[in-house]
Amino acid sequence: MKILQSVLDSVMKRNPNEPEFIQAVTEVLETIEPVAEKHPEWVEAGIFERIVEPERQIIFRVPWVDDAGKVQVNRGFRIQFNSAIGPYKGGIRLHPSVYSGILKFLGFEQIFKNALTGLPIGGGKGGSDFDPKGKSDAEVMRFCQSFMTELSKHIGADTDVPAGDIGTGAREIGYMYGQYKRLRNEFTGVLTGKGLDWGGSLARKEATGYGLLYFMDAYLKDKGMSFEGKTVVISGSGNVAIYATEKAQSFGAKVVALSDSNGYIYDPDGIDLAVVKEIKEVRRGRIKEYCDVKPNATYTEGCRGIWTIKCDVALPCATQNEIDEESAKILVANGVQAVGEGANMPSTIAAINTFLSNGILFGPAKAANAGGVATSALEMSQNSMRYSWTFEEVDAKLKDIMENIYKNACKAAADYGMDGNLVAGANIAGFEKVARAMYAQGIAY
Ligand code: NDP
Ligand code: 2IT
Repeated sequence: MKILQSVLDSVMKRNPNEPEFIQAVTEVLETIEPVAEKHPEWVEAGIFERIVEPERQIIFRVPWVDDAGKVQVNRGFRIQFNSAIGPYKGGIRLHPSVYSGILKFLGFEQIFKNALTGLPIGGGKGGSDFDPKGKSDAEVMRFCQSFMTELSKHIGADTDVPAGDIGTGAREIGYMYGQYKRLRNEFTGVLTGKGLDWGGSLARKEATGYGLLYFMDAYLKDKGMSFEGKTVVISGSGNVAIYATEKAQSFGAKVVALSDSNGYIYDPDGIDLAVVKEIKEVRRGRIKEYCDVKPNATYTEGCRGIWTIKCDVALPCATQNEIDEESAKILVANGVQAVGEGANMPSTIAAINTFLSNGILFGPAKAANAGGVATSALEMSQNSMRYSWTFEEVDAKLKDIMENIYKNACKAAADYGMDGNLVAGANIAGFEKVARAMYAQGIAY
């Protein structure tokens, strides 16, 4: 990097204890250097320096009372990263590992992902180091209400629209929405992923997983291949993993493995998704319980081992940096043909380079998992219209959006002489749209 090295240096200096954020920025800057060469006016206007600094970061105390009557204190965050093309949009992560570095990496990625959807949404992310695991519904409710009591001062249907992410599903969105409504006395589309009876969109629950499969299917078909008869390994067993499995199976693939943060299951007969849904969606149980019902399946402690299972397609759908260089090399040695990122930044930079240098079809997160937020934007449209589309209508729009993202990422890569590199293509296509908007809107002195 020549032009953008100084931007990266200052990000490293300013955010020294945030390795995930530095990783996400490094990956983007490395691929958009040719854009800086082509657009000196963007360099001149400081677009690159500005885009790596969040517009606003809100950090707040979240006190709540547990079932034993003891006061607990968590830390809440909202990173309002970029509003050049629309209101801040992005999920809320509830996980003990959450700190500003994780939410800044996620908020930064969200800027480009949201631009790729073609819909008018800016980039943001929020969350807390609260751990919903093992908490009662009442504890989760009290936490969500306290979290929203502060967050409500900073969000709004035309300002910032949060949604789900790790640890935040329909239950948490419900408690948060109820509290927002109580505080503000307004029924608006301030959150997405809402329940279907109160403003939610059909197909939002399925959208990230389905979208990942629509994206990878378009990619495979473009290369003369398909999911039919392929062996697929999917990590995680949450929202994204479950609906990625459902769509992969409907495309004729055999999904043989799923995981959670404790370990992974391998079912040579193919995953029985009804069993997984019952364990994860109904009982909030652990993935190892699958083997109690399915005697042919095996459970192995530790989640990284999942990448040693031989497969044609790998779909990481759990969390960041779950595939390191070593796992990537094992996947390649075992003959993997395609990797599609359902999670955000699941592959380290060294793992991505391993896939690209071995000619693996690689669908990067910003492009491949954009179906969730795209459908969130469709939920916002429906809320604004006070109307709802059918499942088929939303699903058809989602498929169309994912196919367009694939085409646009391919085109941007080709335009800059990096044919077939969708990491570069997605970063460039997303960046250019936001850069044009920031340039047009001038600098606030
Ligand atoms: P869920 O909370 O529904 O599921 C997360 C899954 O990943 C669980 O199986 C969880 O296991 C596992 N997991 C979480 N953290 C870790 C960890 N540190 N190590 C190993 N496994 C882990 O979240 P989602 O399915 O919604 O999110 C999964 C990924 O997809 C995330 O990267 C998220 O940012 C991304 N994403 C989500 C979208 C959405 O619409 N929900 C949209 C786009 C991307 P356990 O139960 O043991 O914690
Ligand atoms: O990472 C993501 O894109 C999400 N968690 C979904 C965000 C959203 O606003 O639907």
